Amino acid sequence: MFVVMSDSHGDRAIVEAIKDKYINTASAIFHCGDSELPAADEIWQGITVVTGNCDYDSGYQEVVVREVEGLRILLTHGHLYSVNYGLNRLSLLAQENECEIALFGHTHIATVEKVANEVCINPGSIRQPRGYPFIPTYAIIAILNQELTVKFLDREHRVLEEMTRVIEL
Ligand SMILES: [Mn+2]
Repeated sequence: MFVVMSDSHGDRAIVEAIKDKYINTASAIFHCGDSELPAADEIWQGITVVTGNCDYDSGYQEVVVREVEGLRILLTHGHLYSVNYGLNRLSLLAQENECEIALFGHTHIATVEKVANEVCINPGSIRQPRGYPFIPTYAIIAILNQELTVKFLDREHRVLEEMTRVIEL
């Protein structure tokens, strides 16, 4: 199981709360950018993070590839790949990097979508939701055999059951 959050936009406390909750049990914790925190902030110890269009610290990378539980996962904010206009470029980037999963943010809309052979996942914004049901969310992703279960949770760590998605890799 691994954890994904994004677009916390200056809300350091929620990043810390999610980190503290999962740091000892998750195989990885990802932040898809727009944290608006310094890259040198100690909060990033134990979190894999990338830059967003609202991050001005040059200490962040634009794209990170990480292997978790035997899967190759690509992490990027998405603004450099036009995710507001579809996920084809993101999917292609994941494919070029031999990743099965692409994690992104930027749209602030919780999303699970398979494009070509890549599963693209946006955890939503933990601060400023833009998509239905307009609740700030993050995601936890469990892998069993070749099946991903993506659950979305609110700021109080309650699962929003109707948003759960199960998808084949
Ligand atoms: Mn944002």
